[in-house]
Amino acid sequence: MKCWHHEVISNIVAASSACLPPFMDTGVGCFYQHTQLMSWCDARIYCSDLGGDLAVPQDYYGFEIWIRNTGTTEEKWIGAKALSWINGVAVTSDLWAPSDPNGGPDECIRMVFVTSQFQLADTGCDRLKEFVCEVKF
Ligand SMILES: [Ca+2]
Repeated sequence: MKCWHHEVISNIVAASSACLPPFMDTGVGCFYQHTQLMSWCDARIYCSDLGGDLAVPQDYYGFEIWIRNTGTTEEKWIGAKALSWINGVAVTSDLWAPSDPNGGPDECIRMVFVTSQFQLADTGCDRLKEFVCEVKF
């Protein structure tokens, strides 16, 4: 999977010292929920062009409540792949959906709405999903 050949698709660059639009200060992080459908790799590039990366929420449960309160139940890519967050920390077992992880070792990780909340599930990285970007500062 190539994530490095791309053209900058936005001139919006979030400042490193503040949570500026299109990002939102949610109280549990500076996030931007994007409804355009992209592969995991393209979504990561998109977030990078905005000065951030795919979301790696420090407080997953707080983040999940924020997402849910926006009224969405759509699947969303987040910053996790191959059983780990992109910062290298393993995804903890309490976050997985009931039948996941059940994919290949390199599969990308998305949020899926199961019954009443978003849990994590792996799937092919080329699938097109909404996604959530984050700026950390
Ligand atoms: Ca799966």
